Amino acid sequence: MRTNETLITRAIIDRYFEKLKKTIEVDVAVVGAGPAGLVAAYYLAKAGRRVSIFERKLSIGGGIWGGGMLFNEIVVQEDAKHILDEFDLRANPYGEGLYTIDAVETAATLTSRAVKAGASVFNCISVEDVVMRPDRVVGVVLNWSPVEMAGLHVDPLSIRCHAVLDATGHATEVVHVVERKVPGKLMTPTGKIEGEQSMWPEKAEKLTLENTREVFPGLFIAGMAANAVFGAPRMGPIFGGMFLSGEKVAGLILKHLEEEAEGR
Ligand code: 48F
Repeated sequence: MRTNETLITRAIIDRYFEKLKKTIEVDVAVVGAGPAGLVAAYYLAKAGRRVSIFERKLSIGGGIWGGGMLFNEIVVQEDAKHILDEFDLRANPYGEGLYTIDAVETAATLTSRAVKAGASVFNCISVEDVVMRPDRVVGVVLNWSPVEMAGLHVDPLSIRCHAVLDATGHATEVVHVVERKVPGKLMTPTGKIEGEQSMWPEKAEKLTLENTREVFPGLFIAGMAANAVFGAPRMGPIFGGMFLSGEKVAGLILKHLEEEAEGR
């Protein structure tokens, strides 16, 4: 057995670049590996689509890990129970149609299942812009998060895809870029980002699902980003809406990919 340092280095570089080369052209680029992005990536990969997830942080899971205020349990309502079952997540009934789940188990399981379904995860990479041709989003522009954090003047690299999912949570970063560069053209009432409203879980959970949709040609939104774009409230550590939004957007994107392939 050879375990010398150059062999280890070669193994890591070879395997990473295999993954990276496969991501130069994919079906879907998911931006943000929170609950909505991970669930969407899982269903898309399960349906046989080439999916890459880009996550700014080193850790995958977004806002799941900390539960509510660092109490690492999350709450999910009955409507989303079928998704917990799909992921084999252990849900503890709490009454009134609510379940609690260990937040750490949730983050780890969603990540593991998305990767095993075939999604490639690129952590510590930030999406800083989109590729536009001429009036639709056809890719994303990437840079290392440490480059962004250090404020280094380093040009990014780009990849092409047939759909981009903004699952960046409250920040709704990809939609912000499009709004800035193509003002007034979002598929919202004002053509702009409507802006997130204050906490109202019952309303927010329903609206998350309604707001999950295509917001600009080739650009979809899910999770908290969907509510931020359409001016709906936040909901705190209840996650059923995030899971359902991920599931819904995967369906919308699959339809979009089929229609595009048929030239419609
Ligand atoms: O915030 P996040 O968990 O979004 P989500 O899937 O879920 C929201 C809940 O966590 C919670 C809530 C609950 O019910 O309100 O807040 O909508 O995950 C978003 C991820 O996107 C990453 C960010 O680091 C986080 O992990 N992210 C944000 N901007 C970028 C990004 C970017 N430009 N490039 C790459 N990753």
